[in-house]
Amino acid sequence: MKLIDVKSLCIKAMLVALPFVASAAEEAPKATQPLTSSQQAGGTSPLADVAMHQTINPKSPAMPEADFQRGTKIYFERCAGCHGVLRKGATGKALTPDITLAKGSDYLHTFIYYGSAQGMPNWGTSGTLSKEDVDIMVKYIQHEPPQPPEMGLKEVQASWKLLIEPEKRPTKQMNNLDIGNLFSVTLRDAGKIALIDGASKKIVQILNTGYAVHISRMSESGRYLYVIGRDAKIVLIDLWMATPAAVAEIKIGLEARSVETSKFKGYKDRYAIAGAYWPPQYVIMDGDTLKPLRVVGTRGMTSDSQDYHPEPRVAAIVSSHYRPEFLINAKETGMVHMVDYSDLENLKVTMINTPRFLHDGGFESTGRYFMDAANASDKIAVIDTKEDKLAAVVSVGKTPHPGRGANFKHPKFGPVWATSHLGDETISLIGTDPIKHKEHAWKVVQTINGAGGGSLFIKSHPKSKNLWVDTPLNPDEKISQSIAVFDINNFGNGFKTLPIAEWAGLGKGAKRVVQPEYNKAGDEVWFSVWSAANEESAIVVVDDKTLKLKAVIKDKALVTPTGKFNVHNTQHDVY
Ligand code: DHE
Repeated sequence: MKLIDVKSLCIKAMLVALPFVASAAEEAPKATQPLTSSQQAGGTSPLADVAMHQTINPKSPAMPEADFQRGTKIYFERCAGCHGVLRKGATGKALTPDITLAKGSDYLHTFIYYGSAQGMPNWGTSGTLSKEDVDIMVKYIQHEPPQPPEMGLKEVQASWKLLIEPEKRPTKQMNNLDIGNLFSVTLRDAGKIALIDGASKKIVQILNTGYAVHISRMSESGRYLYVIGRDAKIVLIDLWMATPAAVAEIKIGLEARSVETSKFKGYKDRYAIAGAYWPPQYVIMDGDTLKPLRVVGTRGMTSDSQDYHPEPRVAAIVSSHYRPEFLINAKETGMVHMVDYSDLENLKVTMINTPRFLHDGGFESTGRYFMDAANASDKIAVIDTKEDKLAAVVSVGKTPHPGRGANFKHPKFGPVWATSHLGDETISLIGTDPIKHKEHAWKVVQTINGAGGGSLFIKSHPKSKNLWVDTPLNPDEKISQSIAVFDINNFGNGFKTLPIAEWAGLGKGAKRVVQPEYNKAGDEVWFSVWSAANEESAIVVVDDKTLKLKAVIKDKALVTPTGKFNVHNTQHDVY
């Protein structure tokens, strides 16, 4: 098994991924550079431009205010994703002054300039940071970390805009769209989403959302679409209107990645929830207005050593089908907060200890067990949402990154859930049926080899016999620009490679093939061919049966398409 040095990949990727981040475009290296890996440990944080509180440490080296401001900007654009906002360490080491002052300027300079085998990028020798900037960073990290402001209910509420009150909205669908087969497509660097009709492949509408848009999720009824950007802005879109439009918006923090809605019987469209990276908190809102109701912090003790962590960022959130609960991943503490939303005044939260650095995950095919990736621990935690208990912890490959994962019936082992990995080429298949296939439940029943490491998303569909695995962060262009597809009844035959980027027929420039997503019928798969913001991108649609090209969607408006969320599949957790 070939291991990829994930940290180094992550960080190298940050150097090259910046062409994909709008705000950093002016400083970005050329988009034609090979795209090695990811923003996975940290892309540009919107905190770079936020005013912060600063404590002065007299032992720290003197630096002019302008240099300190420059250091703050560089830190949040390049370093915070790995080292944390408060520099307490996440996938990167802790960089608080008690540590950095003891190391001294010469040591820090060598580290920042030349990088390390453990994954610190060579910011200086790669030319990403100038000599002056490296000098600034050497001093900067010997100062107390400036702290971005907190946001309580008052501040969150102040950002809330109810654009169209529920009473003024339609009482039935006012358009002829096949809503279930619409795709909400993230146009990452444009700060927009595109609604694309699944049958005609036509763009129905482009809507403004937030900075570096991240994901879309659906309400239980399939009427409301929630889009969140990295700036923690949520836009609520009503798909019933004659022309789908934003009906509310809010900022639940300063930086965020996840949003979800209440899905338990009796709570259809009642609540929305979003989790923030900063401040580390989640906010429960009215589902149809986004009015903020409860803000809850995630700061607390880590699951293993029970040390205090000041910055447990909220990663994936899923909505239980068995109880009125949200499952919230607190990344740095390794805690899943199971929040009972049946009584927001007397909020009950069940805290599940799992391995640390929780990131993404999804349900297995029955919707009872949450398969939750603790990516830096190389583990999948299995949480039983009926019993509210940790059911198992499964060791998988290096740095699992399933997205929501893929469910299918294995010819030998019964129902399985699969994850691919950022750090190696393996795909782990985990048995998920504790009743009829008890001996295989919560075990890796098979490990198959894909095209390479650098995988972000994997997908199948109950009606399909295929398993699709992307590798957008693989350093080899041939691999990052194609997709591997397995026949789930014949894993022994290996995989077929489909040259998706080539099929898109785009010009020169780096492009990554990312995130397979099925249509409602489960007979076609959509892929984003993600180019830099100033280059042409496309969406490529493949026939799931024949594995032949079905359509290429191109449009000037399709700027940096990444995630695609089919309404029906997102609404019903089909993956
Ligand atoms: Fe994502 C999901 C965090 C970079 C595309 N991403 C998620 C989730 C989290 C997360 C916590 C799960 C949300 C949920 O289910 O509630 N992503 C992060 C990061 O912290 C990270 C690593 C770095 C960053 O600075 O943001 C990051 N993500 C990216 C990208 O660079 C991607 C590839 C392109 C983009 O659009 O920014 C990207 N992330 C996605 C997508 C999903 C996602 C498409 C949803 C997958 C799904 O099928 O549900």
